[in-house]
Amino acid sequence: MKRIVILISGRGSNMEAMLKAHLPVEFAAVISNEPSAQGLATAQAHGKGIATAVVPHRAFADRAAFDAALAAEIDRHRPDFVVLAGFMRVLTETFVARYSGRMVNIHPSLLPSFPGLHTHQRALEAGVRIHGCTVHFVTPGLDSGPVIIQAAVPVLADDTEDSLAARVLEQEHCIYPQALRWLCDGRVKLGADGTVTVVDATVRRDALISPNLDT
Ligand code: NHR
Ligand code: GAR
Repeated sequence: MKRIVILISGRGSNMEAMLKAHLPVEFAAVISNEPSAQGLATAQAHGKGIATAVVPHRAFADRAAFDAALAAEIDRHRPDFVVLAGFMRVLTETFVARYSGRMVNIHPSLLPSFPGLHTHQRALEAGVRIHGCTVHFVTPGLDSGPVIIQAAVPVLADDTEDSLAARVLEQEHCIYPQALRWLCDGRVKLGADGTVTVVDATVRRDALISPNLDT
């Protein structure tokens, strides 16, 4: 079974969705840069011997030192894949290169729109009618790696940042376990052109339209 290390910084609901998805994988460890991350307790409560660890970024002089310590902790668990699930520290090129093709992230926007932080607020300000989330391979460029799967949701007239975030999060919990399953099954192929193919994935050819057409 493929070994997975999950990196978190906070709540850990995406982590929890993966732990509960009955995937044929071994969750070797959950590692947080924040000592107070709620997700650490959730992982411990899940049982199944998942190790938890904290690598507190504030204890390190710079990003390179933090990333070296983080890599050392990750490597103790010998993962096949490293999964960022609400992980909030930008990672150095050296760190990313170490896990090239083996590290994925979920980002709360339809990339390449709204990379970086505060995506829901920025989507509301931009007035987009469709928003969503993206699972992608992690590359040195922030939120710009090859896309594996996306889900779209409508932006509603009375949305707040919180209501929109909640609608997107529900989709995150669907697509991230699916992406991890495909990865571990070897069905995610990264082409020379930098785009991803999912072998034997079904596709919907109908559109998601928001606001809807008049009927
Ligand atoms: N690192 C690299 N090199 N490439 C990516 O694609 C990465 C990454 C690290 C994290 C997740 C990402 C997201 O999905 C991610 C993708 C943190 C920040 C950020 O600015 C931006 C994007 C993401 C994660 N972090 C601040 C920093 O100084 C700290 C912000 C905070 O603590 O609240 O590192 O959105
Ligand atoms: C999720 O919406 C995730 O996409 C986002 O933070 C939330 C974490 O929730 N990630 C980022 O913004 C990364 N910068 P969770 O801890 O409950 O999974």
